[in-house]
Amino acid sequence: MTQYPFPEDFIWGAATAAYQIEGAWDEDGKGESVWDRFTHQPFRILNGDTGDVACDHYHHMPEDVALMKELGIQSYRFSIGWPRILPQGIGTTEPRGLDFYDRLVDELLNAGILPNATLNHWDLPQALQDKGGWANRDSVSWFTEYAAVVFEKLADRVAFWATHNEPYVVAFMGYGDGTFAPGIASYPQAFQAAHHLNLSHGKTVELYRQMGYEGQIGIVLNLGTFHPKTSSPADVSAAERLESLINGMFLDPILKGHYPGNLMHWIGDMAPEIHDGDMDIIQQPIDFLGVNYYFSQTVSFQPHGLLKLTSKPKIDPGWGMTLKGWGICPSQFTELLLHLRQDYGNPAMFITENGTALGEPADANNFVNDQGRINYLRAHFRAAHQAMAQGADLRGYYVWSLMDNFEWAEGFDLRFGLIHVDFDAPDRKRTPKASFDWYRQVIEDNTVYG
Ligand code: IFM
Repeated sequence: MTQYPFPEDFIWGAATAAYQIEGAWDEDGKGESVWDRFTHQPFRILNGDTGDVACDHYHHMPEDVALMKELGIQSYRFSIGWPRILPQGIGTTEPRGLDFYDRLVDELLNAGILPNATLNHWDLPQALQDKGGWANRDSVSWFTEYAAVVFEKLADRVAFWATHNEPYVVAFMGYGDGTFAPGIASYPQAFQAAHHLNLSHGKTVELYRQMGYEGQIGIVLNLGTFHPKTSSPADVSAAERLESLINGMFLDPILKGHYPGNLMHWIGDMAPEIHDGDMDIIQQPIDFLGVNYYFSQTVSFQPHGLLKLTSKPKIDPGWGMTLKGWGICPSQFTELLLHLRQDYGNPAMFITENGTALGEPADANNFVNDQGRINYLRAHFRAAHQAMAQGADLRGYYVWSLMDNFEWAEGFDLRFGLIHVDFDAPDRKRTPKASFDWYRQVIEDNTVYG
């Protein structure tokens, strides 16, 4: 059996997000978020599910941290619910919301787990969406006001910070095609929102440095590889457009200081309004790049739609698709990390999310023998190891997700967790899956076998 040992200081973790696990959607003074509003509308979410209760983590936090300790993770990635801290987005703060995260951070530190906090995992306060949300340039100062409040309370103890999680999804699914909250369907707004997300990221990194904390700060992007189906110029430029939209709209300004020229040219009048100095602010040095890897795509030209392309999941031989419709393709994970090494200056990286939902059933005791997830994770850990062996500066890996949770438009249908959650039981009973034990062993050995 081949052994894949990881460096001694490699950090193993697991990730979640506030709206997906916390529940308590209107408790302790919390304001409404765009996801509260969106899920409460008919036909938005499969089966009419909402995150109103979700895993009820808000009331089970110590029990959940105890499970993390049992799993042996060295770091836990979570997000902070903006409307729990500032119910109207700006102005009056809610001490009970701050207190929840204060207790979470202390509970983690007492368990020997490094906190890794994301400021924006999509739950913008609805009061700010009513003013235009991320499409409004004021969102930059709203976000830094919120960040300052959170830093003051928690940054003395939080090791890692991310400004945004997957700003691509917020901009292009929230404002572009409207399949996610806030459900706006306007590409001009989407490109403007993308720019404001980038700008607010840069301003927040600047603020964090000014406040003088010792932790690290970065951003989390969903990235993949995009290959043309044929070598025809039409397919090649279609693949470049998709790569520019998903990767380049965020990677390029943050790490290179400009937006991708091919895409800006293609979208013409829809290009965002950029003020003097914006690009310098966006290109603040970051301490790490968070990479969320789930899938890669094969792209071909087709004559309809904004980008005039269609794409198919890329699948490695012997693998298939996940329930989400994503192709399983660990080889492209290696390729992506090497592309970041080669073309983006080899930033310090964490895999901030990687995992899968395969529909493996629970038995009568809620136990899930999820060999499919184990195989998936093993292959992706090996793919990461391979990239590191070729020089990619990867420092840690967070599995998505610690526990089954609210999977956005798919509600509770798709389960990504290492821990099964019984969403029908009032106590949302937690039961570790087979992958929980397998991952615990990987962490203990700091080695992947097979
Ligand atoms: O559940 C999501 C998470 O919120 C962001 N990244 C992808 C995950 C799986 O779809």
